[in-house]
Amino acid sequence: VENERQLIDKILRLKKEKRAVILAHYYTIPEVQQVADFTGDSLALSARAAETDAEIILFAGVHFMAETAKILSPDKKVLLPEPEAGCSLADSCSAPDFERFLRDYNGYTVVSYVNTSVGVKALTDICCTSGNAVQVIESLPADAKIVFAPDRNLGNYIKQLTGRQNMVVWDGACGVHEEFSVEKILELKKEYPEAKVLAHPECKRAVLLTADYIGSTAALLKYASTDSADTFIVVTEAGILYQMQRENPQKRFIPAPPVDSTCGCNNCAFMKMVTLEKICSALEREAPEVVIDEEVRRRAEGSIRRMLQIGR
Ligand code: CIZ
Ligand code: SF4
Repeated sequence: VENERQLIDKILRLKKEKRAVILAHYYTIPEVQQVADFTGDSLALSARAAETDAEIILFAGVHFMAETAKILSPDKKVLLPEPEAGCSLADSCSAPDFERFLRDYNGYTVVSYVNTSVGVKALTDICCTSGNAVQVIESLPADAKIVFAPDRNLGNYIKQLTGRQNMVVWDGACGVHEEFSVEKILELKKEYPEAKVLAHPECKRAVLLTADYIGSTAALLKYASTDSADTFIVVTEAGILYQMQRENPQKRFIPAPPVDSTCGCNNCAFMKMVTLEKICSALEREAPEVVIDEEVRRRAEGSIRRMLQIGR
């Protein structure tokens, strides 16, 4: 603990010296969220990255998130403390595969969830997150032909909500959100009959059917803080429980278990790779830095800017 205190002090000192801002995703470990200037979900973090006047952005999260910050702020140094922190969802849609796929969909508007590489964003007309996907789809003409990538669960859920017929959904998924067990959620509901079930739309349809409320990371957090229930079964990445508990110390939050309860896969292993040590070292060395080819960056930028204009 002594060491941790020293590490935190060092991070805070370096941050000030170097005019750096630390942005952390809600799925990172609590210690990391504690040293952040701003914590949020992917939508809030990308908006914040677009606005900051810091010279260095240290992004405590996974690769595509830091990349998004760099796309929006090309003149800033964007540090990614753990460059190996990827995303199973982003990896389920490579840019070359996506480009080949799109050849069959000429004239389609391409909507991509932000959980994608810069290469996929460069092929995208407009990005979305789970927090604004409905608004983004509804901003398109009613008869628009749409390709939605990469998350099949979110895509099919949004397709159903908006009633869009002409929507083709890429077959990708997140290894964390796909693993929840309907049976185990139903068991928990029996054990806690008063509890409300909160689920993220990246979960499978059968899981979503058990939910009292479905929403983005930020929407789930808000619901947990404003709803009158005092117990919640949380069906999303378990890191969010830290914020839920922090905002609602008197309420009880139960993480939904994955199918295999020994795998710990309701935690995103990539997000948990970001540690205080790595943050400190990245600030010290001003590396590893996110570097993107300027031509690809420029093509990708419009897709995020268009999303940020539509809604938060
Ligand atoms: O990476 C994810 O699964 C999510 C839901 C990120 C976010 O904050 O929207
Ligand atoms: Fe990617 Fe899933 Fe981790 Fe989110 S929780 S960063 S979608 S692997």
